[in-house]
Amino acid sequence: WHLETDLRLGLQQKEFQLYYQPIISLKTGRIAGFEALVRWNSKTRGFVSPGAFIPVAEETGLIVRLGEWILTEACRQIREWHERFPRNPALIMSVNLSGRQFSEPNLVKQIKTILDSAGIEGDRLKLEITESMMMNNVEEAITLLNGLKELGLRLSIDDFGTGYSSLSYLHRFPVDTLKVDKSFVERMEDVKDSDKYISIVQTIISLGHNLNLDVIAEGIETEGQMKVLEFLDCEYGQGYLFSRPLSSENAEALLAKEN
Ligand code: G
Ligand code: G
Ligand code: NA
Ligand code: MN
Repeated sequence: WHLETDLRLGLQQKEFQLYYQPIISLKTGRIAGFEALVRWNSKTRGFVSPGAFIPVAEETGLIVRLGEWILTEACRQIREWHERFPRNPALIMSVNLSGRQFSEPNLVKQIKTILDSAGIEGDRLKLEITESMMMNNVEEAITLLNGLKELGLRLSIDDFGTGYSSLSYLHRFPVDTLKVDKSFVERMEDVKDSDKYISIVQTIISLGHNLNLDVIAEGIETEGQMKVLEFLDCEYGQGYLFSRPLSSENAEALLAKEN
């Protein structure tokens, strides 16, 4: 595992950076928040995609420290943006949680410490978790999610519809948001099966609304997809149509334009 060695070094030498992809209100067109996405520019390897290093960080346990850095940096950033862009007080920062972090026994305590040292309320931070992470041990997962809710956090189910889960549990998960997986959004324009995929997306949106959850559609790349999602009453969207993930400087430039 040379990658492991490089990851370890990279953590010490601060080679990681967060990028931020805007999440847009489809009702107002304004930025509702950002999803933090980690980037690694390694001195020895150059740019390495998270799809390649997150799984290794998971297997080796390095994700615990990397994840702690990601949460700390994301909370610091959202606090700074709140101070600099007071006309956008609703801005929320979403952070992906890995399975390994989710099973860390002191996750709630760790996040409480991070919130306190950033000086932000829990409701500025949203965690993205997947269905599969919760299905290993449903009762334990619900207890953990309740602990996170007690800190005031918001919770999203990421990639909804693609993981192992059961609808019979969905109403018991104390979550706020469903994220419609980008594979469904992309296929809404499938040459053969667009009708079917539009129906699937419509059903996920209705399911979310019936459970009092917000819905975010991921991976919106075309005007056509956006129009359908607006028609289906989806409240939030994210994707290359609006913006790629941005460096903090470029995210700030975008916020400054809105303010
Ligand atoms: O940003 P990009 O699309 O290249 O990310 C690829 C994958 O890596 C996605 O599945 C994404 O969820 C994951 N990923 C990106 N940033 C983070 C992060 O900060 N933490 C975790 N756990 N996963 C991340
Ligand atoms: O697993 P998760 O849903 O967190 O992954 C999010 C990933 O999707 C990020 O790595 C991000 O770079 C990527 N992404 C964001 N918007 C789009 C998009 O419009 N199209 C595609 N193909 N990927 C996107
Ligand atoms: Na995500
Ligand atoms: Mn996703």
